[in-house]
Parts: sequence; C-alpha cells; structure tokens
Amino acid sequence: MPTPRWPRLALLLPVLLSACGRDPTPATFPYTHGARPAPAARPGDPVALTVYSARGPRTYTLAQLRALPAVRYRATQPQLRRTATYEGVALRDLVRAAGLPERDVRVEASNLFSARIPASEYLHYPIMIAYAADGHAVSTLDKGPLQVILPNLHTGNRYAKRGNWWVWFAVGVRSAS
Ligand SMILES: Nc1nc2c(c(=O)[nH]1)N[C@H]1C(S)=C(S)[C@@H](COP(=O)(O)O)O[C@H]1N2
Ligand SMILES: [Mo]
Repeated sequence: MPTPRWPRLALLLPVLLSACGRDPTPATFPYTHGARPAPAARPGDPVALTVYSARGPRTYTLAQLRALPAVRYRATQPQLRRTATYEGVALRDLVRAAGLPERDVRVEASNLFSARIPASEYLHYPIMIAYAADGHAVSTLDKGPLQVILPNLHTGNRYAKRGNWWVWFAVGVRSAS
C-alpha cells in the first residue's frame, strides 16, 4: 500500500518552515524572573533606555529595567569574541510593555548607530537588551551599559550575517519606519 501523502507532508512542514526562516513553534523564553514592582526613578538616576510609542516616550532607569521580566542565557558577543551569561529584557516584552505595534523595531545607540530588528525574529527568539554579563553590570569597554544580545549559541548560523543587530550602547527602541 502506498504511504498516504498528507501525513508525510505534515511531518515535513516544520522542517520546511524553519528552512525558510520561520519558526512554527514560538520558543519558550528562558525567564529568570517575572515582572517585579517597578521602583520609582530616584532623583539623579539617569534614564538608561527610552521606548518611543504613539503614547509618548517611556523611560527606564537601570533599576526599572531590572524590574521587568528578565531573560538569561549564554551567548557569544561576536565583536568582543567573549562568551558570557547575559541577562536582560526581551525586546518582545519591552515592545509589549510600551504598547508598540509588534512590528520591526529600530534599536538606537548613543553614538547614533541604529539597527532594524525584524518582528519575525524578536517575537520568536529571546533577543534581549542586556544589562548584565556573568552577573555584573556591563562597562562601556564591554559595550554596555545596555547592548543587544542574540541567542547565537544554539541557533546554528542564524545570526552569522547579522553583525549590525548587536547594537552596543543601546539607548532607544522605536517602531522601524
Ligand atoms: N553602538 C554601535 N553598535 C554597533 C555598531 C556601531 O557602530 N555602534 N556597529 C554594528 C555593526 S554594523 C557591526 S558589523 C558590529 C561591528 O563590530 P566591530 O566593528 O567590532 O566588528 O557592531 C554593531 N554594533
Ligand atoms: Mo556591520
């Protein structure tokens, strides 16, 4: 008896989808804690990150960012060629918290560099704005205090040609135009 065609196709579908860069099953993000009560910004605390939405700019001090749900995973920062356990806020969660549309975003740096990060990536992979590496705040020499980290250790060569997505000195997130 010939093998029925559809069941086989159904088995192949996830493979085909992932081959063309779509992840059929959104990954579970590696959270270390959920949302915590946000501390009020203390006078003198600098704004670390601004998320620009139609409602206006939403600012976060580092302490306020640390109160958002946190993801943590090991990654190799390609420009530093350094592997560390990075911790930060998933881009997806920042977008949702600010009420931005779940479309491509532009992450901006203090040196006026910026990169467009597609929704198809940050909604399915825990791309983060990291504020800690191996449990410590990140210095400017190590491209901090905030930088984009991509989960590049278990995703094959998915990010091999995405050097520009590793935005260092990140200070802003807005909808990409
Ligand atoms: N803040 C900031 N982040 C940045 C850049 C930059 O100029 N400024 N360049 C990006 C690009 S295009 C790439 S390829 C890598 C370059 O890192 P490298 O110059 O150390 O190779 O960092 C990315 N992150
Ligand atoms: Mo680049």
